[in-house]
Amino acid sequence: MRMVFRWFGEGNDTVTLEQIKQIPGTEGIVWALHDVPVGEAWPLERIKEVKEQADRYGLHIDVVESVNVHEDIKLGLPMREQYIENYKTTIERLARVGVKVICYNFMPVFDWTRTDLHKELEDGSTALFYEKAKIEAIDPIELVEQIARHSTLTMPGWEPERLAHLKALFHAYQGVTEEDLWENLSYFLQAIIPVAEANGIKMAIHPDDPPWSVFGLPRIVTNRENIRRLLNLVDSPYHGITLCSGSLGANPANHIPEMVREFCDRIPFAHIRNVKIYENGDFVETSHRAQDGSIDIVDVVKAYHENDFNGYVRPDHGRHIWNEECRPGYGLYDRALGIMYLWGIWDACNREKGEKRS
Ligand code: CS2
Ligand code: MN
Repeated sequence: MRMVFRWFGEGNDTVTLEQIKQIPGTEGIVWALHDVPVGEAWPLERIKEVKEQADRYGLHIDVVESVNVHEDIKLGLPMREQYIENYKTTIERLARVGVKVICYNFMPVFDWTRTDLHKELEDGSTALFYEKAKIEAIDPIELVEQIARHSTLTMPGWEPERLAHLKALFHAYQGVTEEDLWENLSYFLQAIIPVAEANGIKMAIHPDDPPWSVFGLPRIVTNRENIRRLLNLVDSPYHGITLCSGSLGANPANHIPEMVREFCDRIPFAHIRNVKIYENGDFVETSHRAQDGSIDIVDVVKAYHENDFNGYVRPDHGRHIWNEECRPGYGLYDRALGIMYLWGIWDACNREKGEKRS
């Protein structure tokens, strides 16, 4: 596995490239141009700038997360043609600096959804928390305001310019069914996968987080059956998934190691993290350690190892520990600990096989 680390960019992240470089076995950054409005083509000059910054530390920029998909594409509106063209342009420009994987998602309106970004755990650390009853009771607009009040940095997937139009967006999704979303995703994929293929870039869709409908909006990248259907939409190795153990794993019916075993050759990028699920449907993000959460991370890593996984991996989110001031879920310390746990399992698997590969 090839270890990478998400970095939000110069002046937009509390973690530095110098620090990332010092995490054992970490070879590259997972990045994006977070200030380019969704739907616009990314400027080549800005892309090159990130490449130069990473080069200085010997880190690569092979993985981009995310090139976000405009809502008009998800809704199947006429303007999608223009946004799809812009998306293709971004793919071509990213290929010019050697990008190999683009992670994206197809969740209507919201990306990940949580009710508390600083839930205190028993050991005094804090983490992202999802309280089912609260989501069912709260008005989504109120939730967005609450989240925005608690964050000084813009959060990926919660771009202010998009969320400002929240009411109109909700209105646009009235009557949009899961089948409509499937159709619009298929249309998008038919258009972009040939371009990705021609440019040597693997598209890797991120599952829905959490993997069920929130606020009455349709969600489709939620379970094994749907991922099968999704991969069958276009039969190409350039159409794959970002298998996120924490997102899919919030539903106990999703057996992550089995999913890894089934889909391994279509997973160019893996997100590995743990969550602890409660009986009432709430869940909280935990350390990576198998015993701390509901997902057997040891078995997840073993499943990748068994399949000679050579794709990119990142620790997804981390807790906030040791009083680190950081973006919710994206501190240095707990994610670095997560990396060491993943390497520990991986290296032990290697030893078992009598090998020393990385
Ligand atoms: C990520 C997602 O920070 C996170 O929760 O896992 O925002 C992810 O980057 C997007 O869904 C990918 O498009
Ligand atoms: Mn993820």
